[in-house]
Amino acid sequence: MSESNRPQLDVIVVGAGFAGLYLLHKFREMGLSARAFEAGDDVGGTWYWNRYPGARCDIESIDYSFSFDPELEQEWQWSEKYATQPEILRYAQHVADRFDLRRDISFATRVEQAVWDEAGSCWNVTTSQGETVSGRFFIMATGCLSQPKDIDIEGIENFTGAIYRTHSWPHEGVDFSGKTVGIIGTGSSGIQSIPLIAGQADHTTVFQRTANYSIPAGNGPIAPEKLAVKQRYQDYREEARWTSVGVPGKQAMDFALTVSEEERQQRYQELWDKGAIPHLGSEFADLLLDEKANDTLAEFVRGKIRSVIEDSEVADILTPTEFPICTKRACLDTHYYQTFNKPNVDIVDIKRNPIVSITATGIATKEQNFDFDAIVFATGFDAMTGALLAIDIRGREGQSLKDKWAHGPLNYLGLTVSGFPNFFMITGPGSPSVLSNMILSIEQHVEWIADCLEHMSKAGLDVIDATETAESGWVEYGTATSDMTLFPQAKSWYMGANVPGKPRVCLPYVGGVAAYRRVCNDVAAQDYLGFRFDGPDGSRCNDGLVRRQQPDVVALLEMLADLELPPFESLSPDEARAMSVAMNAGNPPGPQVGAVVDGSFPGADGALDYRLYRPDSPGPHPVTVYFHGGGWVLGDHTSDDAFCRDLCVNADSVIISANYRHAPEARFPAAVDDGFAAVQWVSDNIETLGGMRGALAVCGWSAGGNIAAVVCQLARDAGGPEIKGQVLITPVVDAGDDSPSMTDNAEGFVLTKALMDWFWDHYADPSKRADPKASPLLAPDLSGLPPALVITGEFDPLRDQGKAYAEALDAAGTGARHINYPGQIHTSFTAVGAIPTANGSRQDIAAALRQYFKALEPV
Ligand code: NA7
Repeated sequence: MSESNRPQLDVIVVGAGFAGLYLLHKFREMGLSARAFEAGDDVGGTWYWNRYPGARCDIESIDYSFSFDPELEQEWQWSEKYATQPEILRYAQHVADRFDLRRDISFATRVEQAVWDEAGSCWNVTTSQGETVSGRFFIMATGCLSQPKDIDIEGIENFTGAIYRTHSWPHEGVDFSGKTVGIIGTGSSGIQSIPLIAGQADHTTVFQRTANYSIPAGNGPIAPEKLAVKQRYQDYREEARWTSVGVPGKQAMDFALTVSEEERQQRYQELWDKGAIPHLGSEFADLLLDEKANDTLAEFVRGKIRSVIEDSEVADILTPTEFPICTKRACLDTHYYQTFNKPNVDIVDIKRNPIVSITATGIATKEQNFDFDAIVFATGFDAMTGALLAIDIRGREGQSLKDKWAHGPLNYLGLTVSGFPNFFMITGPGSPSVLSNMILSIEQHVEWIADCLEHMSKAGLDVIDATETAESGWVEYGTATSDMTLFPQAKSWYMGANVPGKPRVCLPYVGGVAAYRRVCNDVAAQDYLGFRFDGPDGSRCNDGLVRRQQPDVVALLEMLADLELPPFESLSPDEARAMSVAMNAGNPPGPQVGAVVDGSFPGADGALDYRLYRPDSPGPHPVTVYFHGGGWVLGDHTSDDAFCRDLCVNADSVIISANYRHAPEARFPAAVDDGFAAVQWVSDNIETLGGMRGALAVCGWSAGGNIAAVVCQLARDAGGPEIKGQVLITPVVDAGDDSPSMTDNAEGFVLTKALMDWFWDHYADPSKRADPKASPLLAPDLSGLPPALVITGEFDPLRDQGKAYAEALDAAGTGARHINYPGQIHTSFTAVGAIPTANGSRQDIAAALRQYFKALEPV
């Protein structure tokens, strides 16, 4: 490239909020030329514009600040637990001054267009001042909540009084004394400003469309223990980076529905007293996954709200019921609900009595006209994508970002967009952004981009672009992550639901900052997986998906890795059993069933225990005999309790989880002989057990799947009992398996090859493993067996043998189906509550059982 063609700048930044400031600082440190364009007259971004009364951050000051410079973090003193907008703005100004950043910022300048120049490998950026500048990299630091939502209420132009919008409040402030004020909107901005405006105005009327959950901030001086954090600030920040929201705190591993009501109430009260929202949704592991669990917290908060409001009709209006708590941003307030006890404050429920239009003198609703001197709009933002799409951004071949995002913001890691080379977004859609401590997320993005630019510079690369494979993989992963949560249930700005016509996708990545940071680090460590680079020496690309398992599976694997447990196969059987029991102890409980009955039955060599699960519906029911997993060594008839409950409810079948003798104490063929004895006994006693004569199926997982498969062969050979169907979940069917799934998934997915070998060694002598009672796939004749459903997971060592068994059964004329679930592992299917992405497989299993029993249903 000749000197004259060289872009004027290395980096062009849009925005001089916290993201823009840190970018400028970072690039200057790296010796790069960078310039930021900022629409405001000064730095601060969000905190420059949102000057409405009561504007505060809802993350504590100690957390909501830069960590990149230890001197900066020590010298700055916050005055309150939650800093006000003026104080946060002063902090942004201090950062700009301290690092002399203003000289690289063009204020009062909007970027209007940015066009990628393929030949020059640079961006040409045009501003509202008519200037065009070129830069190698173009970075959007435009904030997530900076583009206001258009006012979608008719007649605003007719109003003769004053109009204020919370996001662009007059710098000189507003005096509402003696005025009659209408306020529309009860999100954070409304909830923070209403008590102060109502404290000043003669009369205030609040127009509420959807009631929100808000908790008292308990603001005041910073608590000494929180302030003490500054003595170990850098360690504290590092802790924050590996949490889910970017604020240190307890990340509960237990479930709201497993603890007592008393414990739940006590823990919710402690949360309430803390006056902080980051950990509200993570007090229990199921709060954002399970509606019933969520409702326990929602109801607690509803109770608190009702207890504050004197008028029960007003309380009804203000009590949120329309969405699960924390699926819209929860708010923090100071005397919000108490404000509605004042005689000069009214609330109008505009769901019941909708606003028809703004009139010359006020607001007309369906039932009433209101006159106001001033109307305040606190109606929110075109969040996360609005500010990005406000600029005409054109990537390769002139494609506009607007077109590319017509159906939702396609992105890779929330940082980049395929087809838009050398373009980065700070806290863009697809990253944790608004679900996290924003400053922490900003730092992570800036540092990741800086490392990437450094990598490019060292390797002599000019252009970076995400591949379409990586991009669609990340979008799918993000959607799978949000789909397993309750977030999609709310009509929130997270889901794009507040802006008419906006695509309904979950905009932030909901998996948390720690999981996300791991993803970004993994991408970089794998030679920038999913990015294509170009340079003078040609192109290079390590294409692929950074996460291939389902998001909950990834979370489980990461949690297990963090626990650093010894491998089962390094333990004695008793130690392994103890560890397995401990690992199972915290499992979610599974659904309620009609009844659970424990009993015993005659096994092949003495009495054995069973646990019976009866549906809530009127009996008699069909009966499924279930065999637990655990490699013939671990577990018992109670260890797959949640799965048995789930199966009982969904299949509407009595489930009898029958124990069997375990290895190495009782080796092959003890387990299968006991399994057969269980089925014989159940068949003989089926009516006494509440079952329907002849309506008998078997199901088993892993080694239990082996037992179920073998039992079907034994029953066929013995001439009974008749079994209507068999569901084999990741079954062991071939001891000699060396298929690709066994080698590809030999390590890393809970059931390892080494563990499978250990199980076999305890269970059966090598000389006996080819016996069909050990390896049912090797049976010479597979005809005349009950119809089968074989379930496997993509990352299960046993996947291929399960598939082979289904194929062999089918070839022998036994109706058999095989379903392989992408992104799942060996332990996914029975992990009710813990692996929600396997819920569909559990529905399929139940549907298969119902199908087997269908002909037998009473008419
Ligand atoms: P929000 O949270 O989007 O709140 C906007 C509020 O305005 C919300 O109550 C909306 O009701 C209401 N709204 C929006 N449009 C209308 C119309 N047309 N009619 C009546 N009411 C309307 O924005 P905020 O500025 O309060 O907070 C944004 C974020 O900033 C916040 O989450 C924190 O992260 C900081 P709806 O709920 O849509 O029924």
